[in-house]
Amino acid sequence: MRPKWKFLMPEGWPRAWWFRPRMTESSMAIYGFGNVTNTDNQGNIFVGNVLRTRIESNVLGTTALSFSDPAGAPAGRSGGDNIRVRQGDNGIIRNNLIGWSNGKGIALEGATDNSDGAQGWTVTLNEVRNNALSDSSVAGLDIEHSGNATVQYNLFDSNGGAGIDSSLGLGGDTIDNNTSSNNGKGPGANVETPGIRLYSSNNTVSNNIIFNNGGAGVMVTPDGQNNVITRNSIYNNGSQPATGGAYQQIGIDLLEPGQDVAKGTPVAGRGFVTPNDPGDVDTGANGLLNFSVLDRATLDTATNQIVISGWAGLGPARPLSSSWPRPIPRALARARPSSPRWSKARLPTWTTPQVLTATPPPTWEPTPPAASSSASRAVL
Ligand SMILES: [Ca+2]
Ligand SMILES: [Ca+2]
Repeated sequence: MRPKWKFLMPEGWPRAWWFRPRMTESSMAIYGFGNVTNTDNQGNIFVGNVLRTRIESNVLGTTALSFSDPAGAPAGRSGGDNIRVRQGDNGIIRNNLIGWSNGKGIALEGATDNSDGAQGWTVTLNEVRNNALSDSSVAGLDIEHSGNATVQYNLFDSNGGAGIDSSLGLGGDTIDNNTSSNNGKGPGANVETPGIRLYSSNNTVSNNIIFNNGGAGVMVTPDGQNNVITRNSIYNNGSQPATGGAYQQIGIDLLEPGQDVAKGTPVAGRGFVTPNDPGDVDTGANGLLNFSVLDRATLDTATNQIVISGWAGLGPARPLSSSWPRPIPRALARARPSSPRWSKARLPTWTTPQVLTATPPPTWEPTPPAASSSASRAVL
């Protein structure tokens, strides 16, 4: 697909496009607009409080001929956000290449008092790459003071801040089947490091591949509740130096009250891990839900499979999760039952060494039921 038009920045123009209701924009290449990041009327496309806008099959932030840093960079880059929506609802952003802006790749912005979000957007089949170049506190996609978005089949890679964010959001987002990689490594002390940050409640993060991000694979901020994180492949995150210079972030970081929502807060002796607590009564992100414990790995020579088993306590459903660079086996992604019991999954036997997990042990573990108890044993 080669866009039909190329827009260059007339000197002093802050934005290229302002949408009217139900307007469709497609097959354009737009770059170079905007002087300020994360600001209305600054950037390549701005959508006001209108319904059902469609932004499809465009190249945003670069020329039509090469999806790469524009000539004359950094001065030739887009100085604002690539796409910025202010309170408009139910639009579609589909099949675009969105990259190399100083600000957000896609900003879905609502009213700061949460009275009117940019609600119900569908963001699908886009590549969102190398945004947030001069402002590491903004994301590839931010659903800010907004919610009910469907984010599916996108690639978010090498954005300076988080790959996907929901800053102070209204929640109800579905983030499914995306790849979020190499994000959260931008310069400056204000960098926001997660591959995906849930800053709201009632979201679902499923079937995503999340790796090589600067901080946590998925971070949930202390006010975020009832978020389902399931069937993802999360590995090799945490390369951004944390406070004190250590490289130690974890796959899923549920923040405790008062912890740093940009990078997480390492605690002496346990890093970013929140230990399981008796009765699971502690409070914070997702109620600081106790994590499942994998405590046994054996080789089944008859089937040439590795058998991993473990258990989880009472409470909401949770998956057994993994941290190796392969699609997670469906057997491992089964939700937990409502009573504590054993679970077991079978994996292929690899011929080369594989890193399975680097999670430190919890400081408290309840005694699991006997493995021989038929009432408590589950084979996934
Ligand atoms: Ca709205
Ligand atoms: Ca807990």
